[in-house]
Amino acid sequence: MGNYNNMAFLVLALVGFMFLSKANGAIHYYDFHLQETNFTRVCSTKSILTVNGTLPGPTITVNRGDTAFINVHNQGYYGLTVHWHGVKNPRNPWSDGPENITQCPIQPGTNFTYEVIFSNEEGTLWWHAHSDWTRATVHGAIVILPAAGTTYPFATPDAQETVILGSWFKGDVMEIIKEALANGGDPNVSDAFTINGQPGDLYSCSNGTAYRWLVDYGKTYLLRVINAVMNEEQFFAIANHTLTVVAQDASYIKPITTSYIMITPGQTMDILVTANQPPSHYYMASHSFMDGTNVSHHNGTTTAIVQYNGNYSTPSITPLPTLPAEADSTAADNFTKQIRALASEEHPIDVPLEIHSRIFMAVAVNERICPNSSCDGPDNNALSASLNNISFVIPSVDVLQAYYQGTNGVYSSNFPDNPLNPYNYTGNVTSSTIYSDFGTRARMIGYGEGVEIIFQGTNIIAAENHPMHLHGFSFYLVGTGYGNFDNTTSPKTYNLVDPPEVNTIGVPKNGWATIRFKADNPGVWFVHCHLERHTSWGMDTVLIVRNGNTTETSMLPPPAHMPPCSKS
Ligand SMILES: *[C@@H]1O[C@H](CO)[C@@H](O)[C@H](O)[C@H]1NC(C)=O
Ligand SMILES: *[C@@H]1O[C@H](CO)[C@@H](O)[C@H](O)[C@H]1NC(C)=O
Ligand SMILES: *[C@@H]1O[C@H](CO)[C@@H](O)[C@H](O)[C@H]1NC(C)=O
Ligand SMILES: *[C@@H]1O[C@H](CO)[C@@H](O)[C@H](O)[C@H]1NC(C)=O
Ligand SMILES: *[C@@H]1O[C@H](CO)[C@@H](O)[C@H](O)[C@H]1NC(C)=O
Ligand SMILES: *[C@@H]1O[C@H](CO)[C@@H](O)[C@H](O)[C@H]1NC(C)=O
Ligand SMILES: *[C@@H]1O[C@H](CO)[C@@H](O)[C@H](O)[C@H]1NC(C)=O
Ligand SMILES: *[C@@H]1O[C@H](CO)[C@@H](O)[C@H](O)[C@H]1NC(C)=O
Ligand SMILES: *[C@@H]1O[C@H](CO)[C@@H](O)[C@H](O)[C@H]1NC(C)=O
Ligand SMILES: *[C@@H]1O[C@H](CO)[C@@H](O)[C@H](O)[C@H]1NC(C)=O
Ligand SMILES: *[C@@H]1O[C@H](CO)[C@@H](O)[C@H](O)[C@H]1NC(C)=O
Ligand SMILES: *[C@@H]1O[C@H](CO)[C@@H](O)[C@H](O)[C@H]1NC(C)=O
Ligand SMILES: [Cu+2]
Repeated sequence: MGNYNNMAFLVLALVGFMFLSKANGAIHYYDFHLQETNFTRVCSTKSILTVNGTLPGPTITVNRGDTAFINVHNQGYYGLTVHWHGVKNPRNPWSDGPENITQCPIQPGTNFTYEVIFSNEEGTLWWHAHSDWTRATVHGAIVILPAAGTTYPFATPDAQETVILGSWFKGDVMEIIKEALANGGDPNVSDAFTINGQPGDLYSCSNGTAYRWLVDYGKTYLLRVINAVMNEEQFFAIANHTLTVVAQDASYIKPITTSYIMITPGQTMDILVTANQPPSHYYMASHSFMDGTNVSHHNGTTTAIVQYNGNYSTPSITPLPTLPAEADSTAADNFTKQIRALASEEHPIDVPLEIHSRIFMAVAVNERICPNSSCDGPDNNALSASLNNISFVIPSVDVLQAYYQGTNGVYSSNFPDNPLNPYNYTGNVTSSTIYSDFGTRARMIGYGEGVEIIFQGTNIIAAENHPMHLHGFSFYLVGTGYGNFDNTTSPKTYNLVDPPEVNTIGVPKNGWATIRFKADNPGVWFVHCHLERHTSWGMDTVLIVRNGNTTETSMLPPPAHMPPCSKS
């Protein structure tokens, strides 16, 4: 009888929970302990900042539509913030994370609880520190499973695996960027690429420590690949295995069968891999895609081992996959051009057709007049970067707080819709376009507007692919092309039927990329290149989406304990 009652209660509770979870999603709690931990890689040991002592840090696993409360306890030596890359966090910019854009740093000895609200994301995203170069070691995966009672738009995989591509520096990353900004030159390139924290067998002192992924013959796996590399796009492949890419940036796409992928920093790709080869050891490998000329970058190859379970004699040779050559932009384009939204009944798309705000953004690497006698950049100047000729200056009070409280003097709301001095962006660049202005300028956008941004790559200093990332939204990549964007001919090439819905796009070298989204998320949202040195040089800006006219279309109030900004 007692058991019966308990069971009845359980069933009722379960029904209640399912009802709740349908309405609000489930709630998850995580504690992140930011701490210094010693790691040995490529022949040297150093102390790095980690979450809970692991590299990569802990995985956050939720179902679509859930909410995660993540309390970040800073037990390190300097203040920092954490960003939930690709999570829209509707109405809640307070938990987005970029330093001094939506919050001031969490100081050592203090904690801050992020409320990360998932909405229509489904697939793979990631979290990372968003303060200077701390994201090099402070990052991890976010796995978003289909909502309870729903399934993948493909046969349910037998198992899942996550692979995070990263950068390893022998030096202290905080010192590397500080020094580079002080002397004006290029920051040191990394000393290795890594797969799940390990450089793999092709790097010195790394033999035998490569990450191993154990697979069973005949099974199909959902492999979640995240590019957390600091400064380089990547080609990635698995020897002798075909990749079927089914999602990008937590949005489903029409399946692409390929032998390799090109993935930019910030992007994620979900890939079906069937272990259908003779049981053996196979390498997965990743190296740079670098289409810029004379752009300093790391040129090594990281590997991990796909190891079949079972009894077979250990192979004498583990085959390496064939990766496209570093500069092979045709291979990059061949892959990227195939990506199209799934656009099914269950996973529909909603591309804005009416545009209220059209912003043309020239994306440039620049020179800054050397403040000392001689800097390490070109022409003895310092390196800099800009959007529409404005190099973004990070304030010392966060833009969100200043906007919310109406504080003057932190930012201005006059980011221009076109470069102030237009030029032939992809042509021969003259000295007048080499320098940029400086400022903390935001672009105001009305709630619900259809927004179009045309990112225009430029030929100043060093043309290369720029992975542009927008916080608070996913957007549709409706078109790309080489050369200067043309007002008449370029829009005729737009794909408004099944463009991919993503949060980071590679703007082609000396080319353009057009994105569209509906401004239905009020708040303060950072826009920046995800090559970390470009972010540091000022290739950033801020979009401020105003509140709508109802509570449901307005920002949530700030949480009780935002980290305070310090007087500097
Ligand atoms: C991190 O470590 C703390 C302290 O040991 C622990 O309470 C917490 O659950 C850990 N978090 C994760 C995500 O593993
Ligand atoms: C980390 O390494 C440094 C230098 O190699 C050493 O001084 C320190 O004691 C180590 N810390 C821990 C916790 O092992
Ligand atoms: C976390 O921070 C809050 C204030 O923001 C404080 O009240 C609380 O004691 C802190 N908890 C820990 C474990 O440090
Ligand atoms: C790595 O170690 C294996 C055996 O553990 C050996 O066969 C192989 O030659 C080594 N490779 C390199 C590059 O040292
Ligand atoms: C992997 O493919 C290569 C050629 O593409 C082939 O030579 C090799 O035998 C294959 N390895 C195995 C274990 O099947
Ligand atoms: C790769 O980079 C290293 C270090 O910068 C350099 O010494 C080497 O020549 C480069 N190799 C190639 C093939 O470019
Ligand atoms: C790119 O695709 C075209 C057409 O499918 C093909 O002919 C060419 O070989 C591919 N090039 C590379 C580098 O993959
Ligand atoms: C953010 O603002 C704080 C002061 O509140 C300042 O100490 C810090 O250097 C600023 N961060 C950046 C990246 O400018
Ligand atoms: C821009 O520069 C390119 C490359 O030098 C040139 O082909 C093109 O004619 C120029 N366009 C204009 C409008 O001057
Ligand atoms: C670019 O300028 C260089 C000289 O600075 C000239 O030799 C070259 O022909 C120009 N290219 C184009 C496409 O105008
Ligand atoms: C393109 O169109 C925009 C507005 O639609 C205008 O501001 C800009 O000047 C035009 N650019 C050119 C090169 O015609
Ligand atoms: C609120 O805004 C929507 C469109 O943004 C408009 O249709 C509606 O009339 C507005 N309501 C009020 C009360 O102003
Ligand atoms: Cu860039």
